[in-house]
Parts: sequence; structure tokens; C-alpha cells
Amino acid sequence: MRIGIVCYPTYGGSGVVATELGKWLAQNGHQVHFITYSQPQRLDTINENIYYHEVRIRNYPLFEHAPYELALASKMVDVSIHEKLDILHVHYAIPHASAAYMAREILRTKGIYIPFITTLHGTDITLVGKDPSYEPVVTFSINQSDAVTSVSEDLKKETLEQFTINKPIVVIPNFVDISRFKKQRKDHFKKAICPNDEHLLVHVSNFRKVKRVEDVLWVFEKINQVLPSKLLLIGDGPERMRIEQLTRELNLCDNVRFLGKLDAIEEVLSVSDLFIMPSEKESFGLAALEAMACEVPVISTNVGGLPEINIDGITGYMSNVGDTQDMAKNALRILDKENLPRFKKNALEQAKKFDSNLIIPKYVELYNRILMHSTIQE
Ligand code: GMT
Repeated sequence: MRIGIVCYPTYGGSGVVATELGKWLAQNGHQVHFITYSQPQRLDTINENIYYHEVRIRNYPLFEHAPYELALASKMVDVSIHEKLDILHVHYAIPHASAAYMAREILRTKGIYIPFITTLHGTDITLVGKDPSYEPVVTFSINQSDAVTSVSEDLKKETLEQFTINKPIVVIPNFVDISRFKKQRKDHFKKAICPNDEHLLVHVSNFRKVKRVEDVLWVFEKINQVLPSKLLLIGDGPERMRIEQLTRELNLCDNVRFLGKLDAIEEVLSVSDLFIMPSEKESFGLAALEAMACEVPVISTNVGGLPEINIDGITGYMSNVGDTQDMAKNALRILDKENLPRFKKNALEQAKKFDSNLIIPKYVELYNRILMHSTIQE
């Protein structure tokens, strides 16, 4: 199959899922064409089946806002024709689904039918998508998609509650490459960060408000009063400055390190004891799944799709949003040396259920189904 993948190339779950999906498809003999405005963060391997097409936005003094969606739709048309694509798969509804709709309709006027699949990831529905400034276009383009997928049961439910949807939504959860995300021996690294055998806690996100990174610090502060620990914060984003400031105010600078947009996250996860995800909203929680694959238990909130991956009392614990007292209490329970090995083992067992080799074939199956169907409909 020749598949066009459209995604955000930035540090965020939807881009990671799209890129890892494309890499797996390419390794399994499909031809994959990434269409984005810059090289996706995780597109770090060379494969003869992977192509990258950059969307160039031509600016003009008249434009206060560059018309990205038009440039993207035009690029999709161009790539579809010249690379003879079979299908387009767009990740994150805004503006990718409406650009795909436009591309499909332009191609239709040229006698070509390229179906498109929209994967809903989270904030495209739960935060941005339902804003009245986008809602009519989001509803329309979801309904016009040839197929729609969501990354959790909860996101499907929320989409059906918030929008008037007349298309079936197929749930295909996030997945993890367990050959990459696995516990590695990195003792030297652990020793450098935790010279006195402290426990190592970790958080990975794009530092947006919805991630509530300040709660990570409040939880850490409480844990650290009882159990000497270190905290690594991976990622970057709009909240970073505020979090740095809070770290100073809480007098935690000696025990907290900001590592920025790290590529080899699995190396840090390999030496971590606990992952903290105190999000206000989280449609799935890919970063938590990657941690679990590296045998790291999870302290999370109980929102969105998190209960679908973090099993309370088994792979970690869940608390209400903002209840940092409960999160710290649960964290100490996990870090107890009697309990930690069991939680680590359970985290890995749970992650294995989301192995890419088990989940990604569901996308391939969907592509085949849509292609069969759209040939008949043409
Ligand atoms: O907030 C992020 O981490 C990025 C965001 C995105 O769409 O880029 O992630 C969403 O998609 C991920 C992949 O499907 C999910 O694992 C995340 O839970 C989801 N984030 C939110 O719902 C806040």
C-alpha cells in the first residue's frame, strides 16, 4: 500500500503515534509518505520505504496569518497524484481532517478517489475542537472522513457526546515498540543522577497547561520529605518557565533536573522508579505507556483514557485531578521496597498488551476495508 501520513511534527503524542505507525508500516513493506511542515521528531531512521514531503507556506504581505491548511491540502493533492497514493491517514483533526477533505474533493474532480482516515487524538476533541471557532468544521470533516478512529474508548465517548457524529468511530489504542522501549542496563547513568541510591521519578510531556506539571512538583516535594529522591522533567513547552520558577520557590533545585526534548527517552525510563502524569485531560497517555514498557509504574489522574491503561493498585495508582496529597501517598506505597518489584513487573505485563505488533495491524485492516469499500463507491 502507498500511504500518506499527515501529522504535527512537534513534541506531542499525536505526532509520535503517527511517526511510529509510519515507521512500522514501512518496515512491513508499505510505502509511507509523511506530509508535514518539518521533519517529525521521531522520524530518526532511514528506510527505503519512507518519504518526507515538506509543506511550504508561501507568505504574502496581505496575509496576517499564513494559510497553512491550503498549502497542506495542495501538498496532499500533489503527493497523492505524483506518488500514486492509495490512502491518506491524518492525525489530529485540526486542520488536518478539513485539509484532507479538500484534497480528496479536488482529486475527485480529476477522476481520482483517495479516501482519508482521521485519527482523533485528544485535545483536537476535548479542548480545541469543541471551541465554537472550530466546532462546525471539526464536525463536518469528521463526518466526511472515509473512516474515523479514536485512541481510547473514553475519547470515542466524549466525541459522540460533544459533536453530532454520523460515522462509526473505531477505537485503536496507542501502542508501544517494546523492542525499543524496554529496560536497559544504564547503571552509570543512574549512579550519576542518584549518587546516594535515591529513588528516581520522571515526568515526560509537552509542558502544556493541561498536563498540570506543577502537580508533579507538589507530589515530588511531599515524597522527598519522606524518601530521598530525584526528579527528571523531560520535554518542553509553554509552562516550562513557570515550572522552573516553582522549583526555585519550593527549594527543589538540587533534586530536580530539566532535560528538555530528549530523544532517547527509553534510556532515562530504564533507570526510573516512578512516572508521574497528573494531567487534567488525557485521552490515552502514551508517555505513561512508554514508561510502563520500561517497567516503570505510574501515578496518574483518573481522567479520560488513563483508566484504560493504568490499572489502579496493579500498575500504579490513580487519583482525582489536583489531589497531590493522595498521589504522594500512593507514590510512597509503590516505592516501598516490598511493593516496587511487583508494580514494575505488572507495568511491563500491561504494556505488552499494547505492543505495536498487536495494535498496528488493526490500522492495516481498516485501510484494506476502506480501500475495498471506496473502490465500490467510486
Ligand atoms: O498533549 C499531548 O501530549 C499531545 C497530544 C497530541 O495530540 O499531540 O496528545 C494526545 O494524543 C496522544 C496520542 O494519541 C495521547 O496519548 C494523549 O493522551 C493525548 N493528550 C491529551 O489528551 C492531553
